[in-house]
Amino acid sequence: MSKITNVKARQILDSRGNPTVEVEVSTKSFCARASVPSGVSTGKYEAFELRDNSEAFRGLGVTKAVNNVNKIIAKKLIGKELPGQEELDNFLIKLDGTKNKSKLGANAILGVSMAVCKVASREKGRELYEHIGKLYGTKKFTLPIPAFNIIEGGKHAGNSLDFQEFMVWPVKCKSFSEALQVGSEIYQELKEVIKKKHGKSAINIGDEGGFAPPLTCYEEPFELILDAAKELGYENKIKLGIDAAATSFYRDRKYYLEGTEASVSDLLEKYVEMSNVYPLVSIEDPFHEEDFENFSKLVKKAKNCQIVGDDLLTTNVEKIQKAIVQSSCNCLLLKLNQIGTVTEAFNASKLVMQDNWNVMVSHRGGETNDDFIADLAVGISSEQIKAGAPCRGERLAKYNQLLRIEESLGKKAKFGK
Ligand code: 2PG
Ligand code: MG
Repeated sequence: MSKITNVKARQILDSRGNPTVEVEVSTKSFCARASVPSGVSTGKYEAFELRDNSEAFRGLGVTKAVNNVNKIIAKKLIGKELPGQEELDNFLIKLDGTKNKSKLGANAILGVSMAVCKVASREKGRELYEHIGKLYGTKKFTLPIPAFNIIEGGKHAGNSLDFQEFMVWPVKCKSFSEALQVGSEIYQELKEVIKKKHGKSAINIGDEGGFAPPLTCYEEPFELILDAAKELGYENKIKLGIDAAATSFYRDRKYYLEGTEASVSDLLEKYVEMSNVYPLVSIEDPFHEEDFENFSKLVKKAKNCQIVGDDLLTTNVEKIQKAIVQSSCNCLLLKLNQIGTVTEAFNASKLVMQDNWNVMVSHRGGETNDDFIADLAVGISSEQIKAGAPCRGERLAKYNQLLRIEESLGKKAKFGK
């Protein structure tokens, strides 16, 4: 392996126009660049995102995190042999020394962790997914089923829908490219369906490229998506998923849904009913971020749905262990920046895979054109990914990279489950 010749961070803007960290790591022969995403509806237990809290960018600047890379981390790495991923990540965790990476910032640490992963893959002459596969111990690469967020609500949109994401899952497809085609056709058809029913202003889009029509009740998005699928003859080729992101409508120990207070049992019944009436296969964050108990109840009751833990688990092995003991979920939402290093994300994923859970690799509300998560999903064979709608450059960066990976795997490309 060769030596690290440079580590350089800078502040760039993400898809929502907010500052984020970009890092470049160079060796004599290669240079790799990585940029860090940022959540909109963030879990309380996520690793610490260091922001400046100064006047510039209304407090959201990341120059402190950038300086931590350029002045502290770079000094320790430049001139050293390129370390292995685990060695690097353990070193960064120790250098920070806090439980939630609040000293250097998880955004500073993750940028370095991802950039080193990329430059190491080039040093070894491997595609990034192959390199990740070697590190993770993957035997067979699988292209993930994409869950497209095509109608948005909650904190991601300026409408009154309480649930944050309404996703369409192309099923019965033979390949990732076919699933992307189905997702994209439904997205375009949905635009027409929404325009016809709700007028032109209703086709404005939310943070992740999904439509954000002025709807209030949860049935409407399902009906609109099913109408669009029917129009195309795809009604048997799709399933539905939601991210309720329930913490965002939980206040003072109560849930508020569609303008009224909902008890836990109301909410539980609603999810069960929804999964009976609609072809729903996935429910993410159905209850608030500390409610392991009611997550477990839903796992038992909604037998045809996977229950996904995002804010509940924050890609954190301690939280995941608790959820395994209580059977609170059967799918982990895997987000690199919730935990802050590539190795810790691997560990979180390995832990749930041992227990036969599903893993869904995920983007964030605030994204960049970095397509790392596409290679991550294939490298660990997560079998599922969500990266927003098939619209907007930062979302398509991930889906388009999956097309390239599919092409590079050729006949060896497995798809979905
Ligand atoms: C989520 C994500 C991604 P955010 O809740 O699952 O869709 O959103 O990045 O805002 O947490
Ligand atoms: Mg979520």
